Amino acid sequence: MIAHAIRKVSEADTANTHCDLARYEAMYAKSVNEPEIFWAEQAEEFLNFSKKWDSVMRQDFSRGEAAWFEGASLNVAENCIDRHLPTRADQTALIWEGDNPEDSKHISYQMLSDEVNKLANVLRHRGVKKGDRVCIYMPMIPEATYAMLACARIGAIHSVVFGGFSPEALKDRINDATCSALITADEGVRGGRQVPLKVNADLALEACPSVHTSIVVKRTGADVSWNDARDVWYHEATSQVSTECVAEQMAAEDPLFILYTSGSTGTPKGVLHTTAGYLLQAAMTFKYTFDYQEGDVYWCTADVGWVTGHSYIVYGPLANGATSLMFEGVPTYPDAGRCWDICDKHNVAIFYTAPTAIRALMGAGDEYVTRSSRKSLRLLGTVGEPINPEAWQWYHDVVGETRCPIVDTWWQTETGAHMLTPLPGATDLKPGSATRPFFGVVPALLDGDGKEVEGPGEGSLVIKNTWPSQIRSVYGDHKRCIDTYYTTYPGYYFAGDGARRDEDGYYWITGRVDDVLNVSGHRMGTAEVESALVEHTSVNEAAVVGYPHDIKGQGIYAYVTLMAGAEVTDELQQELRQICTQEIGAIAKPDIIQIAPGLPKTRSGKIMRRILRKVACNEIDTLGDTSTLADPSVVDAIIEGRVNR
Ligand code: 6R9
Repeated sequence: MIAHAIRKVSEADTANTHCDLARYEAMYAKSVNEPEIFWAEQAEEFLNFSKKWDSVMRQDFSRGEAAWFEGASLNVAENCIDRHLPTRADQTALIWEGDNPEDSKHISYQMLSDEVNKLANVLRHRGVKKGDRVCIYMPMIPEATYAMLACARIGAIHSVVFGGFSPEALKDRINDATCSALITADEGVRGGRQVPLKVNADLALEACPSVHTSIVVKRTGADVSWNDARDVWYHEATSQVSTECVAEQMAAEDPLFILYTSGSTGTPKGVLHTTAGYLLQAAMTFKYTFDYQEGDVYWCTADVGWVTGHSYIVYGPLANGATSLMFEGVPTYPDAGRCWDICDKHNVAIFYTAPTAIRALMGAGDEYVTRSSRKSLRLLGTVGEPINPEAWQWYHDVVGETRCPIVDTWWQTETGAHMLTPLPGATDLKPGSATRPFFGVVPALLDGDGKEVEGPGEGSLVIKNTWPSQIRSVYGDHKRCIDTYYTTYPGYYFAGDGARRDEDGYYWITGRVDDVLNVSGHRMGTAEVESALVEHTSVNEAAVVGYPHDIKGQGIYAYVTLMAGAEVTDELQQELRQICTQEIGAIAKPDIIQIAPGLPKTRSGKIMRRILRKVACNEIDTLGDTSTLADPSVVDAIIEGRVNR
């Protein structure tokens, strides 16, 4: 591996930044030594409350509990919109860039207010009230943001489901949360292709008895089937209601949203976030991590279906009164220069994306980058998976022309907002390291015995103290929340990641320590893909592991055993990929499927994934001990039949 140099904070970096190293260290010290005072001050600075809190924070990890600003009341939509209107009514809140490079529009804070209030009124008229769950299954269009904020305004809990998920996956999520309404579109548009959202939604809703209303945005005008009792055109309904809508005052700990994410076992979990703490940390990290300055155009390329879209397209930027760019398309359409063309077109100052996108664009060649000016760019960011130093260096040197610091932000759906991240102007950067903790975050590394590692070392990454945007529960199953995050290491929040800490106290995420895959920055449980595969009538058993993939970070390698008499054909391979797309979505399609005569199992019947992982990674010389296997000869057959890459 090439040794990559540290990028020191330069004078140019610190010219106007919110933090230099001394300020970061002073604020961090206060945040952990006097957290109640620190966070009360931050809440005063970042949020408007209609009623002040009685207590700042409370935590009991043994019960999986955290609570912030109890006794206070506020409304998230008022914080993201109304309070900016006196000074920012005409300022752009959202820039929407369509899939087609000729489509874009600017939405001012006043327009955002009008649209959100209208949709909130429509929801209320259809009987949706505080505490009800509303599913949002949308393409990347401004109405997705309106929908989230309209829910927040009336106190409904939104559950955004990524538009790439299948009808089956959508159905499960709607039913888990017993949503009463769905907001969707006729079709989405990505990379010049149509995505049949209404068709998918109709299929899902056949088995979702709780949904009484489906509000449909007309995006492409495609012919769609219609259920008069249930379906409502967005443009028709919103044209008949007022642009005024009284906001529901919510308790600080009232739920704001549910977002499903994959774990090592079982079905996806509905991660529950609440109102005040979530918004505070989303807002505060947005300002400090991205060093947001008045007038900056900021662009996060995530989809609103993931937590990054929630915190860093919608809530963080809008709580700060910023201008947030929302892109409907993909980075490679019409060609691999699209992102940089967009940066020039809209004068983007801050650009936030995933390592998988960086690697894909790096592979396309520098000329797609250098044909643009990118002079507006001041800061670059990454999220979603560890970034390999080569990709970091390319991002830094070619995209940012060495001028822009890179913030490598480690966090999770469950953490709600940034947890480990550099701050521009304060933190020297090491390519591949998410560096140091954000204010108030106290990470630790635990060894195999659950003891804290002191100084440099490696272990399981845990968090010791509550932070404002901490997961509050798994929707409908608090026990599962305790079991997943607070039981492995009692007294700590367990992230599921491994990490190393170096001599400077910098953290290096080494990847998941559980059976969770990270494919192109998308989290997926191996168990989910396995249960899709075994749906096929020819499949007896399936075991899925990850392997290193140049672009995606991890690829999906599936081992499958067949029912007696089933034939190994090309069609079968295709059908198996198809069933994953059908049950979960295209992101779950295995890259490699190996039909094996048997799976390596212990005598107690447990599949030894370690061996399957080694074979998938071409590391057959270091398989380790196979003596506990019920039938060691299975391993030879698997090695023999492995699919070379
Ligand atoms: C925000 C988001 C969370 C998992 C997390 C970790 C990986 C995220 C990372 C990173 C290394 C980073 N991850 N950011 N690994 N460096 N900067 O991605 O949420 O979809 O819940 O995924 O992603 O493994 O545990 P989510």
